[in-house]
Amino acid sequence: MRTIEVCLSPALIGCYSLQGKTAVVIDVLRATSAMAAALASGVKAIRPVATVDECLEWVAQGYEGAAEREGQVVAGFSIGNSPLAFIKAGYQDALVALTTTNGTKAMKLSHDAAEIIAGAFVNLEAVVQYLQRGERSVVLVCAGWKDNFNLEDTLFAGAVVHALTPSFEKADDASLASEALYLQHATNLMGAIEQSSHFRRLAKLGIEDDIRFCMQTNHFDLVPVLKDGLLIAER
Ligand code: 3SL
Repeated sequence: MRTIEVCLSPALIGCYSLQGKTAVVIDVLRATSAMAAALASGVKAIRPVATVDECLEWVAQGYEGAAEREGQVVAGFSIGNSPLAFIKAGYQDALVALTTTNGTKAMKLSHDAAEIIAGAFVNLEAVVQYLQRGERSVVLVCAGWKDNFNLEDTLFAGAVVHALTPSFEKADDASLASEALYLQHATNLMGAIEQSSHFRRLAKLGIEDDIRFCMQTNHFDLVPVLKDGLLIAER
């Protein structure tokens, strides 16, 4: 039977064997929500990069640049990791280079996986169906906040674990715990998120609209899949 595991923080990634598996990178607030929103809004492909300098190198080659640090758009860029901003920007057929505090870092750290996809509540069902259709075991990689555990990514991981049960074997305690946490809050996810540190951090920046958007379930019917360094939409 295929297995499912949950890596609760990028700092724990060394505890997991990713070879031959699908890694689902999760940064609900907001990188992976933004990736789904950008691809759904016409962006052709997204190149996730670790540093602002790397992002600028791609901009010099004709990419649109998107950079976020500490929840804010990096000076000199017109867009960061806001899904609503990507929808508004309408970068039709554009290539976008994206760097974020936690999400793109978690994606880089997942490089040993056979394939890497991006998941968030906005594309939950598409992710579940993609994993069900596949043949690989799965590691859900929560981006967290600066290597710390966070609530929203763990809740999403729990939602995926729950949806894939019983066809996948829960192979670690983190998959059991995240499913239990999700089931405790499934009827009021927004209520749970409002208590989280990340919500409070982002609310201070006045971006509650983004947060509410990110907590909508199944807004997009696509999965960002990393191929040759580029995230493209698979439906
Ligand atoms: O996208 C990300 O890496 C986030 O964790 C940063 S934000 O605080 O949601 O902008």
